Amino acid sequence: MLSLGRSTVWRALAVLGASLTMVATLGTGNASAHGAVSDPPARAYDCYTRWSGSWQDPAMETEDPMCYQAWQANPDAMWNWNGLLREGVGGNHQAAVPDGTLCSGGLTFDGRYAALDEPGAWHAVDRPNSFTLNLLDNSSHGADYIRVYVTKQGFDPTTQPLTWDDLELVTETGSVPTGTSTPVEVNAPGRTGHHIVYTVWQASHLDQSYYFCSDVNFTG
Ligand SMILES: [Cu+2]
Repeated sequence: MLSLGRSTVWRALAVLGASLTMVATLGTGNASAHGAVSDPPARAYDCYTRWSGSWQDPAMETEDPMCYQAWQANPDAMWNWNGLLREGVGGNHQAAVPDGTLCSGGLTFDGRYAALDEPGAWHAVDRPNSFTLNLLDNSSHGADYIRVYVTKQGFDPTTQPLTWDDLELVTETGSVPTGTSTPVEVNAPGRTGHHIVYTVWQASHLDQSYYFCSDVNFTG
């Protein structure tokens, strides 16, 4: 009887363990919903993809100081690279996202992403002035529109906080069907060196707006 009792207990524990694993997996699934600009990579997405496997490696402090300060400031922002959004903005993006807080979505979620607003030597990818931006729409929200802005020549992302006046709207899409990846053609002539590509993604499933800063080094 005793051994039967034990095996019953073990079976119950095994079932409990499986349920906990399922809850953990579902949790991860939820966290990977939403989406982000994956190319050129948005700041949180970039820090996540390049450092999530070694986010406590002290080498990050010298190799990639801006990702380092972001991971230090709030690791949740990195794990939730896909959740940089506001709801109920009603299209008033400039009111919801004040100057100096563009990269954190107007300090959304109590400033979870505040470190992304810090000027500095963010890791930047080389791109020609005409390139294809990609939105990773993991949860197939689609878009009412996607607006892509690029900083004006002369703006210095290493020293200046980003404001709306620093930006030029270079592309606006119409509504985009759902799909895991969404390419957007961008043309931003007359620029060289480090710039910020700023994307506003207005999702279609409800009034959910996403804001992304991607760092690009224009090669001409
Ligand atoms: Cu979403």
